[in-house]
Amino acid sequence: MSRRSTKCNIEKESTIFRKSHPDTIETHHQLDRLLAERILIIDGAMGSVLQGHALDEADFRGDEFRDHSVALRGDLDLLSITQPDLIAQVHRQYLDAGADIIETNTFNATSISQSDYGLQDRVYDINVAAAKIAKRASADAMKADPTRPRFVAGAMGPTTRSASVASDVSDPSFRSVTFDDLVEAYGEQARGLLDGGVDLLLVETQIDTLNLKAALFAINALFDRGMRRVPLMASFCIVDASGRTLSGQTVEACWTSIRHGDLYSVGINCALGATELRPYIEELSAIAHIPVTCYPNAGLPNEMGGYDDTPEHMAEVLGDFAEEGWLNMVGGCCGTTPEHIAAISEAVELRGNLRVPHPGEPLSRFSGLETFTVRPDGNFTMVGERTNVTGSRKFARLVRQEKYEEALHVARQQIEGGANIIDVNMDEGLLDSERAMTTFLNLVASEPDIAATPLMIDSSSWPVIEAGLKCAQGKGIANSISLKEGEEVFKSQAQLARRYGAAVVVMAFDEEGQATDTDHKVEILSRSYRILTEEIGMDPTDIIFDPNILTVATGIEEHDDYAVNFIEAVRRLKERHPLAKVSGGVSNISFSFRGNDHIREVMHAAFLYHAIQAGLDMGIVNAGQLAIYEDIDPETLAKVEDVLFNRHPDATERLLEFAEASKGAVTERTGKD
Ligand code: THG
Repeated sequence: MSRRSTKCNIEKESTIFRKSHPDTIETHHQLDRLLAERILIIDGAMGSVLQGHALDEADFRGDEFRDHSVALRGDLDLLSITQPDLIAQVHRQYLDAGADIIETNTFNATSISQSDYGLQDRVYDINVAAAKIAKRASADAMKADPTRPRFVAGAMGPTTRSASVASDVSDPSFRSVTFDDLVEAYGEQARGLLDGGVDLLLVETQIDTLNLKAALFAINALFDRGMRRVPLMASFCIVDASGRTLSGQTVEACWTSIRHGDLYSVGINCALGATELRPYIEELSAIAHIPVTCYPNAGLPNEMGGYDDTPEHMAEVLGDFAEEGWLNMVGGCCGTTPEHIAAISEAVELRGNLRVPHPGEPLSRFSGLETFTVRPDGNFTMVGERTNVTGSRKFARLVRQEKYEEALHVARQQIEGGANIIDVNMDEGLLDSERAMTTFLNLVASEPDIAATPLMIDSSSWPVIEAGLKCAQGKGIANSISLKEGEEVFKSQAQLARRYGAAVVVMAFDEEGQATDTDHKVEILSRSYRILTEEIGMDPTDIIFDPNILTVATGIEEHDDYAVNFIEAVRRLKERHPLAKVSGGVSNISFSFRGNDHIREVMHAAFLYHAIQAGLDMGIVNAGQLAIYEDIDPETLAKVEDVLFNRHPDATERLLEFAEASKGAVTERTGKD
């Protein structure tokens, strides 16, 4: 996105959420203006400077916590309350070294992390105190040089717990922290930081994208509710030479998972030194349409846990990145000092080239541990249907009996059969569907070969969809929402899906019920599209229309045109809304031939062949069991197409007779799940 369209986005946002604070828009514009001129400098580590002060237990406690029951040495965040002058002094050193942006001393200031010190109830105060100290330091610097704006970024670390990584080897579905816990903790921290006056929020050092998504959810919820809106920055970690986050995502998958978050910037920090980050920053810079940040450690840790990269070395490497035009903001993380920041600042000023973010292609992108992109020239996208308790007796039995190991195998089979996405459905009367969804998706997260694939979370109950979205670190799909219960419910579910970072399947239902004829399908889905794009601000590439694949050959005359109506609706929807996708549950078409898998497979292949020609982008299918159109025996094909296109009044009758006569020879797969 060009700088101009970054502004457009902000303006669009502010009309959606009218409570935006004018100062905040001003901060956006001020940053835009500065970034159009130069690379901004972020400060270095708080810890490396404090280390030199050899603080002891009494220093950490100060007066206020003299009698606290838990040892407090090491709780750096507490120093904003007990040693405010020292923290202010560190900020000053970084401002003097040339930092445009200083980070508050709040990396661990969430109730989750502070509970290690028994200070979970003091989190709000710690954040307010830290923000005020940093604001005062930046105000002093601006007083000394009024031509140079400085910004305070509220630092929000990853917490001590991980929402998508199993912490108990004996139960890989168990999580020590949930999405909801994180939303609450990050919300509390963000409130403290905003009340303390920060100019920006920086969710940083994120090693698990589900934690990061929870932070974005919490912060955007505060903004949506009218809290002072500030530019939101996100920065994640690539932990080793595999080029992945700790939770296993590639750079692109992580970016795909968080780009919904109304971010001002995205970047990579910590974990590695500048040299090791090179390929990942290059990649992120190529794909992000917003400003890119980078603040590495001073190299990899040595045997003593210290960091050895000199200011000159870091300046050299980061100067290279800047010269390549990969950076908009740069600084240092663990082991960096004011000397490092001064050297980096000098190098990028000398050698830096401006990075102008580009909008990128408007494609539908989803992610698990890896990204899956739907490309106009790409193959048809297959969504595996079998991880569905209503769509597979076998899967239903395995889930009911809690044989999750085998249930995971069903997912694996769908992927091996070519599924690009897997549809998970736990809607069964006898199941606790929210619990089954959570357990299954947490288990999926621990299987890298399955977790690579994006998830489609399928339920007729919104709370079950939400439970699923709260377990997905990737960008998934909520299947489905519709106007069935009216516009208000539709909008609130769509807004939530957007906040969870999911795309949506929109069914052709409205207040009157299910659309069966072409005009009605197109009308309902176009109305849905308008509401989603204009009132919710949803990206059109995150909208997947489902114009209802309904069963043909039922013996009821009104059903005879169902296949044709669907295909015609696909054609019109693609013409009208080219950026949205169109999908459908393909196996629905053939329910009246249950028991005759051969005929069903031919019906699926023939129906898909024509629907894809009309523009169908994706379909929920039994991956691995699709027949190839060209291989279908011509006589069977003709009979099936007569039904699909409603070419004879007695087409159904003839296909039934034909199917009955040919049954024994071709139903090898019947009976298998
Ligand atoms: N649109 C959207 N989502 C959907 C559907 C849709 N989700 C559910 C469904 N429809 C798509 N999934 C399936 C999954 C399985 C079958 C049909 C649709 C199926 N199963 C065999 C049967 O019922 O005969 C069961 C076979 C077995 O037990 O092994 O046909 O339209 N958005």
